[in-house]
Amino acid sequence: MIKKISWRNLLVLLTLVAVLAMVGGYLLLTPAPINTITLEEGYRADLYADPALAVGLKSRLEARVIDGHGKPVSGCSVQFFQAMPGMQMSTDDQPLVATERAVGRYIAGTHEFTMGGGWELKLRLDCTGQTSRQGIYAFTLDWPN
Ligand SMILES: [Cu+2]
Repeated sequence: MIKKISWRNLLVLLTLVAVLAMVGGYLLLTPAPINTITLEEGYRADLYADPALAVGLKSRLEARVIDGHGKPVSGCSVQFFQAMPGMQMSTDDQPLVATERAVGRYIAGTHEFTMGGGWELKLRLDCTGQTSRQGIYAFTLDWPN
């Protein structure tokens, strides 16, 4: 009887340790969104970047798109357009086409951010049979020291 209880306790303890390790790992590996883009009809896209957007770098973007009920939006196409307002940049006409890697999570690589100053990442969401939805994330990058 005593042996049986201790085995169960051990199992409970091991399970607890495993769950805590998974939760801890998940929290550590999940960065905060850099912004939330609002789209038409209550749609929203939380935007993540890795590494952080900076002059001289390319980043990996992830948009986590949800509808007005908070439900992930799957099976659509997402493109980003990277530009500097008021400037002609060589990459203006090269959209960043995202791939849906998990439900409602769309990933694309940026072009290099070649200058300090004001930039925009426009997100365009196209779902079959619906009009396009768009939102813009505007931000400023500092020249490196
Ligand atoms: Cu420029």
